[in-house]
Amino acid sequence: MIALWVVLGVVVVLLGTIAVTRSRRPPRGTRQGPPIRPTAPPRPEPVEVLGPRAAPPVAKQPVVEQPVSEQPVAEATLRERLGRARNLFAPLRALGARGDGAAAFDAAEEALLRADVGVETTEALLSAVRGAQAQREGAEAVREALEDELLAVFDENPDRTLRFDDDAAVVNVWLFVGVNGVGKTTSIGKIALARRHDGRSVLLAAGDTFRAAAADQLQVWAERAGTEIVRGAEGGDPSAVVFDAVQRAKARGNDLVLADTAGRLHTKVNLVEELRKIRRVADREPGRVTEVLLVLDATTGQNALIQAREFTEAVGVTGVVLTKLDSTAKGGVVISIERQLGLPVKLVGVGEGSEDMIPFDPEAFVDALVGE
Ligand SMILES: Nc1nc2c(ncn2[C@@H]2O[C@H](COP(=O)(O)OP(=O)(O)OP(=O)(O)O)[C@@H](O)[C@H]2O)c(=O)[nH]1
Ligand SMILES: [Mg+2]
Repeated sequence: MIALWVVLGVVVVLLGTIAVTRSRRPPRGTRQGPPIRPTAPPRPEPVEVLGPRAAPPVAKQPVVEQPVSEQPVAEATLRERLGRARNLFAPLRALGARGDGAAAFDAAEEALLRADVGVETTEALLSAVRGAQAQREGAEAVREALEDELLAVFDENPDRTLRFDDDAAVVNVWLFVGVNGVGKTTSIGKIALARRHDGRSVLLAAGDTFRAAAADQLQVWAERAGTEIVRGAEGGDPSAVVFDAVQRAKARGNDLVLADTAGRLHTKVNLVEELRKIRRVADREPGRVTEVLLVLDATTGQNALIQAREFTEAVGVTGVVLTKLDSTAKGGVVISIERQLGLPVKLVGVGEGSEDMIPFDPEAFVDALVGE
């Protein structure tokens, strides 16, 4: 009997100990976790920093089922896409209707220079604004006069249409030239999609034989756009690829060949000679080069102007495709390209999506940049 009581007592003591130990344990889930550090509040993005940075979040556009020419990015969206450059003009806008004219000139000058419009074009623009004596009427008048002067620059190159020969016997060739990494291949892909939506029958020519990956990249776009592609061997003659592409286009009834080219060669002389040869060969019947589109990367700012000069001298450029306007505050370079080189910017890239290539609309651009 005594032994039974002893056993019962031991059991009761054991159960009690277990209950106490359990109650002292921290709640599940926090026992072995790392110490919790206070999270820092999110810092607001600085908006006026120049130089290459990650792209700002942009509202995703719905997939375009219409020709690009009929579906321009809405004005509000263009303002978003050009947000970095637009922010540079915020101090000018902030001066408002009652702002001081002289302060507006300073704000305009700083914004234009930081947008990489370039010293020469900035001075010319501001002296034209001064000529209108807008500063006497205050900051708002300066901003409006600047808008007018910017539009006047773009009015000098009124023809921004992409040239196309409708003669059924002709295979149109659009050559894409530019230094490496500016966005040639991506632009061809976007344009192929848009032209297909436009009802054109497109064929892609992988004229960048400098590296195999270039043709692979174009092939992905060809599949996306549902177009044929002609490619050659790595290191092969790019003009032979373009020649074959024109022949194939003729045989298949395609009316437009979009030809990619290499952005880099061992020497600049080689590159220039190669481009000239491609152009000559592409122009042989039934081919006809109706556009030589120079692709420029807006993030390079004034360097784009130097490239434009060199390519224009080398191969003759009929228009500019300015890419990556969404990724930079330096989009102002478009103004000096137009003013100093007289080259029309025909298309602009405002994102990496297949629909993010739009016709350049000066009014929408100036409004997105400087508009109230
Ligand atoms: N944000 C942004 N990125 C772009 C735009 N256009 C092109 N890119 C990106 O720029 C990079 C280079 O584009 P590519 O088309 O490969 O350039 P490329 O001129 O063909 O380059 P190479 O073949 O090396 O000479 C890619 O990551 C593209 O996605 C644009 O309008 N906006
Ligand atoms: Mg490429």
